[in-house]
Amino acid sequence: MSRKKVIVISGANGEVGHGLIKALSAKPDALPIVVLDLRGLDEHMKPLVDSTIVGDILDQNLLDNLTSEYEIDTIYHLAALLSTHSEFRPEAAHRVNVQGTINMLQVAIEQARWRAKPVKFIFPSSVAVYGMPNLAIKHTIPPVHEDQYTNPITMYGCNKLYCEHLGRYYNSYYRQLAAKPDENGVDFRCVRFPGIISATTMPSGGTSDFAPEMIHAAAKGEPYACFVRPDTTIPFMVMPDAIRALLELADAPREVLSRHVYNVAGFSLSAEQIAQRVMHAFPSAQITYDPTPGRQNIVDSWPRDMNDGIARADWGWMPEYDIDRAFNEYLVPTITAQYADTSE
Ligand code: AKB
Repeated sequence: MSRKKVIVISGANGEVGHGLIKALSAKPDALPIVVLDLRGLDEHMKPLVDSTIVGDILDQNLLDNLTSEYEIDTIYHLAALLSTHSEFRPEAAHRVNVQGTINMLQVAIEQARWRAKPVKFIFPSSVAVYGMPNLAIKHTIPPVHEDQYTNPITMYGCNKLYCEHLGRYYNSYYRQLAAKPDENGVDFRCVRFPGIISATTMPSGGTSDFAPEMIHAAAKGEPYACFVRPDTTIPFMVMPDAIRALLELADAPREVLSRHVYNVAGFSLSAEQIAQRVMHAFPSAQITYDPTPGRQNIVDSWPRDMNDGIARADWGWMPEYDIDRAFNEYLVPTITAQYADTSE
């Protein structure tokens, strides 16, 4: 009996999940998509997927059923608690972000054995894996490389950094002492993202959320009190570039990849520069600053910018949206149209 060959997306009902489902289902050679999410999948997304499994990646029975029912070609493992949420529930974050990732890696290993072919495992990591020692260093050093300053100060950052290592371990060293190590296993590929800004969805529970919150509030005509200082600067990327990074890394031939974890970057902006762009697009926007010390400290620990030169060299990564294009051609028109639609 042959099982249906599919792509699995965990945490699919988040904002990256929605973008990924749209992009994957539009591909001419698209495999059926099976999504897995605690909250199920929003109704309008359901026509784009083959099947929706409502449940927890910590539920071993559910994962066993997934393994027995499908032949899994690629896993996009997006399920995670973001950085602010994770600080409120660090142990729960560890369970979801780390144990959840191990569970999904094991699904991949098991599948690879059955089909005698590696299973691609695409993992989004984050700028949160970095921990800058202080603001003076943050403001003076050039964009950080993958292996510099990886001393995160958040549970989420620690979880993501450890999962990057777990992926590398499962890819190359799993059962390394077995008499006959597996020939096929996990083909682990990871993109380290900056803060992501989507014009169509709002993040929840992140610490880079001040940027999307500011833009969406202005478009809705609501006042916004920014939870970081005006000078606070981190790298960002718009959602279409983020989705493209995941797909292009997944499609890259294995031989061109010199590592498992790649930085990708879009543009770097301070909260004040974002506010200026927002004021230009929505002149009646009301933006004030009310920094919360804890969240400020977290964002201060993230670098001003990330160096994505290795991704560019290895698999041809190139962001399509610089600051001007991001605001003028994507964020402002799409957000404006979205809220105009909902107010009709
Ligand atoms: C968060 O703020 O937690 C995320 C991230 C930077 O990974 N957006």
